[in-house]
Amino acid sequence: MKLDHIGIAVKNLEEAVRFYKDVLGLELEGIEEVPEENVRVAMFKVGDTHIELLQGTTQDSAISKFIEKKGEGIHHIAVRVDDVDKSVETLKSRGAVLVYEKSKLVSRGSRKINFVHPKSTGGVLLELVERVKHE
Ligand code: CMX
Repeated sequence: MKLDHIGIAVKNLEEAVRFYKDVLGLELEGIEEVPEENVRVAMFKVGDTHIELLQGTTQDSAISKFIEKKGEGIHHIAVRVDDVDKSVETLKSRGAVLVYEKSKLVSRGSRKINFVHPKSTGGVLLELVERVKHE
C-alpha cells in the first residue's frame, strides 16, 4: 500500500482551491466532477502523494452530510492498492467492514474504489484506490 491522497471536505471548492494554490503554493493537478460520488474534487500534488479537496454536489452526498455533522476538515485517507477487489476480500476475511458491497468504477473508469468503514479503523474513513490501466 502507498498513501494516495488525504481527502478534505470543504464547503466552497473555489475558495479552498485559491488558498491551497495561491497561499500554500501547492501544484493543482486538476478539478473534476465525480458524479458517482456526488462530489467535485480538486487534486493537489504534495511530494509523492496528494491532497484532495471535496465539495458535495447534493445534500445527501457523503461530503455534505459529513460537513453538516462535523464541519469542514479531514474526511478520509486513501491508500493505493494494485487490485481493490482482492484487497476487499482480504480485508473482509480479516473482519473489516467495507462500505460498498461492490467496488465502484469512477472518473470515466480510471479508478476503482471502495471504503473501509470508520467503525473498523478507529474512526478514520479509509479509501482503497486502484488506478485502472486500460490496454
Ligand atoms: N470519518 C470518520 N468518521 C465518520 C466519517 C468520516 N469521514 N463519516 C461518518 N463518520 C462517523 C459518523 O460520525 C458516525 O459516528 P458515530 O456513530 O460515533 O456518531 C459513524 O461514522 C457512522 O455513521 P453512519 O451514520 O452510519 O453513516 P454516515 O451516514 O455518517 O456515513 C459512511 C458514513 C462512511 C458510510 C459514508 O460517509 C460513506 O458511504 N462514505 C463512502 C463514500 C464517500 O465518502 N464518498 C466521498 C468521497 C468520494 C471520493 O473520494 O471520490
